[in-house]
Order: sequence, then structure tokens, then C-alpha cells
Amino acid sequence: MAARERTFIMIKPDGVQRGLIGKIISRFEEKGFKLVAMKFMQASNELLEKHYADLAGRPFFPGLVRYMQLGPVVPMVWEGLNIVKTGRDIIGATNPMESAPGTLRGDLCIQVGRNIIHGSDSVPSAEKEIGLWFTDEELANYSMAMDSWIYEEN
Ligand code: DAT
Ligand code: MG
Repeated sequence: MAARERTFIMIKPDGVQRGLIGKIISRFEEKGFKLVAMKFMQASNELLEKHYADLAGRPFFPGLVRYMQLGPVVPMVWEGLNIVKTGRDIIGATNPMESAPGTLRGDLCIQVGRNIIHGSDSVPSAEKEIGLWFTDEELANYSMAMDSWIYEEN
């Protein structure tokens, strides 16, 4: 059976403006992960301050919150086996100058303050972030017909 681990992935305003929504979503879709929820929205200051609360003391924090409000974002919930770690691997290192080629950041952006995408860094942060951006009713409950071709049967 498919694992139920979930992660919070968000296309940032630069990813939206640069026309990368489809390409980014395709990477997760083609891998075999399941889309559970998605929105297209302008994020508020309050929501972003909660989302990045652990970085509140950092010098780049005000600029980060400003950047995340430059335009709409695409918050999403994705599900699959080991998805938190695998999602981070697909995204690449925080600073695109250190992100490996083949990762989204390694291939599609150049600077840390315009790094196009967010992904949760642990299962507890994924749970916190999913709760901040989505209500329980917004998380779709369905099974993917392809699952038995993606996951080994138990
Ligand atoms: P990640 O997004 O890889 O989880 P993070 O949680 O440490 O990285 O930081 C959140 C975002 O803050 C990151 O995507 C870009 C910004 N950021 C992090 N470190 C930064 C720095 N040294 N200068 C400017 N922006 C930074
Ligand atoms: Mg982070």
C-alpha cells in the first residue's frame, strides 16, 4: 500500500511569475507522488510570519516575508513514501549556488532570495505547515488508480 507521509510544497512568487508552475508540479506528479491539496493565492503577512516563525530572528527575515508577498503563491500538499526527504532532494539545497544540477533549484534559479520553491524539512514541520495553509476539509481523500504500479504490493 502507498505510504501516507505528507509534505507541504509551495511554489514561491518568482516560480509563478517565471511560468514554472507546470514544470514544478510535473516533477512531483511524474515521480509518482499524489497531490492532496492545492491553492493559488496571495499570502498574508500574518500567515507568512507564522510559516517562517523559526527564522524570525534572522537578518533576512523581513526581506523574506516581503519577497513571499510579491505575487501569488501555489501552496500544495503531496503524499507518498518518504516524501518529506525525497521532496527536499528534488528541490535541492537552500542556496541555488550550492544546489546540485538536476534539482529544481539547481536547474531553475540562481540566488537564495529567489529560490522558487519551498518544501517542509521534517515530518513535524510538514504537519505544522499543512495545518497553517489548509483546513482538513481541503485535503482530498482519494486513492490513485496507478498506485499498484508505483508501490510494491504487501
Ligand atoms: P529552505 O527553504 O531550504 O527550507 P530555510 O528554511 O533555511 O531554507 O530558509 C527559508 C527561506 O529563507 C529560504 O528558502 C530562502 C530564505 N533564506 C534562507 N537563508 C537565507 C540567507 N542566508 N539569506 C537570504 N535568504 C535566506
Ligand atoms: Mg525551511
